Amino acid sequence: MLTDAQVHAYAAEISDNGFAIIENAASRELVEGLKAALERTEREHGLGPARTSFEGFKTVRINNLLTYDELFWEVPLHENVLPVVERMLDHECLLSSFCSLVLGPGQEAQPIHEDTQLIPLPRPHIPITINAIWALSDFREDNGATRIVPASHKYLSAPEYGKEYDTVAATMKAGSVMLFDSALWHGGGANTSEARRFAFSCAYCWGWMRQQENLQLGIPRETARRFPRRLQELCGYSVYRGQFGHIDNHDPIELLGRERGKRMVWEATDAKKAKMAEAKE
Ligand SMILES: O=C(O)CCC(=O)C(=O)O
Repeated sequence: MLTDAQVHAYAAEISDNGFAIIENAASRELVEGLKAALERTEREHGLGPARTSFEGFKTVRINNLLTYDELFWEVPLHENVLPVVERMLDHECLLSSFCSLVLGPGQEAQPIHEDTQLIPLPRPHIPITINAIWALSDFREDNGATRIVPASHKYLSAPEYGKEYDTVAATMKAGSVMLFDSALWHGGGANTSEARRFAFSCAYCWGWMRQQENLQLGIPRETARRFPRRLQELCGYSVYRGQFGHIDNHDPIELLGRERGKRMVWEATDAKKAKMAEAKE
């Protein structure tokens, strides 16, 4: 588990450089288990490569990943990653999207992009999404390690789609996780090796934003009911600042059979006032 000083240091690195690599974030057993679960999922569900050039014709991406295997539930909650995200955003952040990124041999480099460039906010802006790229294989130059442009989250514009840029490869050992401000210019590298490059992208956003994947509709309610409470909250069964996301003044977590959700801000304000009045009497 990360110390408070480590959380602070990683968050500062992300603010300064746009990214930070947490080495050995995940144990070898977890990495092996996750890889095996991915291969099993691909096999059992007959999942193949993506159908667009951006996603990669030789890349298998499994979206809505939490529905496939309970082991995947550990990823968004991981104690060596989530605290840094919560420091960059806050404790009411959401899981925005979670998918596998398995680059097959022969996969070409992905166009350099940034993940929030379709959001009409002037750049640079506060971090609105933090992405965690989990390396489940060693990330090397030759097998498609993610390419990044350090500090580009501070640039005034997003990259031009399809243009070549000077980048560096985010090489790291399997079990490491690269966290980055999604405004950082980046893209998957080319896989010129003989082996597949296994990875996850696990992205988080503010609780006041729309998530990239619609997890409340995409994950069957019976599956979400079995999640740990924190994962339910991350998937959107939560309310931001007691205001955004309520259902008729109730916290959506109650839909999953949890007894007491958060109070709405208006109710909480009255309760606070009443308490103060009581104390004065
Ligand atoms: O595969 C990678 O290393 C990065 C993928 C990526 O940035 C994306 O699909 O948005």
